[in-house]
Amino acid sequence: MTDSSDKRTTVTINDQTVERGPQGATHQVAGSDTPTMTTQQGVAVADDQNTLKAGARGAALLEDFHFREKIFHFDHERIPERVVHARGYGAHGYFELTDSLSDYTSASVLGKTGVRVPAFVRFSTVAGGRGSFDVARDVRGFAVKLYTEEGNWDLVGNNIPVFFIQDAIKFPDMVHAVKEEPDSGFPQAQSAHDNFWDFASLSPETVHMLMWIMSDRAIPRSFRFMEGFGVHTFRLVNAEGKSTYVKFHWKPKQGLQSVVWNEAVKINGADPDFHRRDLWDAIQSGQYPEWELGVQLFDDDFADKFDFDILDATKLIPEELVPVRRIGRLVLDRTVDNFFAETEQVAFCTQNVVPGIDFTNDPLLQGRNFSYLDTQTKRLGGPNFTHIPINAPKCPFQNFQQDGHMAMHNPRGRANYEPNSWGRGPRENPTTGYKHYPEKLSGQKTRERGELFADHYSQARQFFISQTPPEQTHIKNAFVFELSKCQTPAIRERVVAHLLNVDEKLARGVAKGLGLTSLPEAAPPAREPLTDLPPSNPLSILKNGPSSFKGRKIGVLVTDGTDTGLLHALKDAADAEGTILELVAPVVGSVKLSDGKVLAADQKIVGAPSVLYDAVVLLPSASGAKLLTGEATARDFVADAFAHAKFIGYGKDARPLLAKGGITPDDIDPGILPLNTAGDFQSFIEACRKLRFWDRETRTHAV
Ligand code: HDE
Repeated sequence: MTDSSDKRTTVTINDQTVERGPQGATHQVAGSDTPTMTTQQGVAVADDQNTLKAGARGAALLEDFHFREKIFHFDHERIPERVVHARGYGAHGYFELTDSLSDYTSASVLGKTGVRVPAFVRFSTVAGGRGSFDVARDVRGFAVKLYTEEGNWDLVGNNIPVFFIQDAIKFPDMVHAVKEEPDSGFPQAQSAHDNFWDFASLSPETVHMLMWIMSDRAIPRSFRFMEGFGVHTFRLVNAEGKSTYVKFHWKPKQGLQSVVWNEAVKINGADPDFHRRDLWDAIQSGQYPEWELGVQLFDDDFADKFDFDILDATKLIPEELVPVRRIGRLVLDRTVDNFFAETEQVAFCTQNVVPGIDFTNDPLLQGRNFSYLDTQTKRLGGPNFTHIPINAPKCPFQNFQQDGHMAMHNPRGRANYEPNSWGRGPRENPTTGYKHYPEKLSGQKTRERGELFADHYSQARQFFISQTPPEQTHIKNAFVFELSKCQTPAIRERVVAHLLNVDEKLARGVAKGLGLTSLPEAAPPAREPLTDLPPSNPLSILKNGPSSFKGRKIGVLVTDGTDTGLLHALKDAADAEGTILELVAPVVGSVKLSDGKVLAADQKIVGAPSVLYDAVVLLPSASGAKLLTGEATARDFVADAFAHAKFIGYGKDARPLLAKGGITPDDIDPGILPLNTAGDFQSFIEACRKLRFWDRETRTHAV
């Protein structure tokens, strides 16, 4: 802040008065509290404001090692972004086992209950670049690194339990198709373009995943409110060498929640960092997000009888067939100290497993085991990325790997090989060492897939019929939106031809939305689909919502003259529920309430559209409401909350604002609640537990 009493020579930074230089730059010199700046070589810096020159106006001198080092380092700050999952956000925490699986696995992390194992989790979108927006329609990465006492275990999962493709060899094609088109370099972070839908419609194995990414799963409200899945079938191996198949799940304690598409579009403009800010704020405020680790365990008998191949990552195992056993909890309780050092440099590798956890022959998983090590070497510049603190194990580790770029842990002494005669250095340990499950393998070399991989429609249909009516509408609308962005009519028709094998009503709805004059022929299935898979409740988001409004955020529109009593009543009700309030006002600095007290608002109305909130409350004074009826962003605040089926609470003076937001007395529905007494606030928060008043949606979307 500038010290206005002495504009000439001083300025205040962090409560310290520092000098201004002749050109106005500040010179904060080292003192008892401020360390002396040095070069990378440790040499103290005398002047960090001016390059070394021949005279005040003279040419810069090459011998200015401080300047050259500073600029050189800056020039090298960027590393290649991840080829997929470039935009991500991480946090630290711990995993604690609550139910031992020691009968199934020798892994201590799944055997010893009550031990807190350090964890780092990185959430991400897939298609967008590092600087893209958070609420893209996309799969979310859910990558977990557990620093166990037996080595690092990386469970590199997604928030959707199935994948686009069945064989790793198709991954580059799939990723090329979804990312920006190579000639134009756009669109950014969207699947709504011809290349993606061309590839998808020519690859029927994508159809099950298409249903998921067109559902609200692809536009989560927060990382905190989504599930995670290991996707592949893995193997657990116990101390006797017995193997059991396993699928991993992360179930959020906060319940599931997503946003609606029109809201996502607007959030991305209003706050491109919506998801990362939410995670940061939640952890910083002590509302630590938590997930339960669930496992589906099954044996060869089940695998042989199951309708699908357990090695096919485009299929899931319904929870009704193999229930999810909840065995532990993952808590994120610490934000990163430095985004680059931790979130950017963290290197997940699917091949990082510990004794007792093993792979299956899922061809996608097998391919990933090559890809991740390779990509990290490129991205982080060499084989020693494991030496970076975020990647290094927290248990003792030693071997004879040495040298290479940036080596931090070279072996000490003479011995750098084994066996050696010097009696020094580590040796293998047949008792505790990792043993691969001795699965018998035989077969001719061939480029084929298992027979059951070919049913691409049955589970897609099961997913669709498991959704509630609003969710089904969202899926249909998403297909229509995305395909409307495709310029090639044949691609649109090809997608509808697949949807005819999923659900006829869905296919007809999409065809109508696209203005197709006639329905195409259904795509010929590669294998006759099973038609009778029953609905499965865990597949729906709305059937798995929260039981409270805890951790959700209400935007409260206030103005000068807002009733203090009502605001306190709202705060009491929100605090009791664990709901966060954010005050949105015409001016951010100060709002004078009805009792004359002055409050600082959290947001100015132009910077805080209602899409940033889970519900809204309108508490302007009569004069404040009058002011806001002339403000377009205040009218949008109301109109959007209404269109997005949000719960809206309003004080008695807010009626003119409701009217300006397009809400007539006839539009008042049970999701729009008057707030006049303390009891009203309690009922309002209880109503909000349902998250949205979905019945309204059918009245607000005519097209
Ligand atoms: Fe990845 N994937 N993937 N993937 N993936 C990467 O590794 C790859 C797949 C997933 O936050 C890359 O470090 C192949 C499935 C996550 O740092 C790369 C195949 C699932 C992350 C790579 C798949 C995932 C990645 C790019 C098909 C869910 C982000 C940068 C065989 C189970 C991790 C990197 C983080 C990242 C390859 C398919 C999840 C290139 C070849 C299926 C969460 O190695």
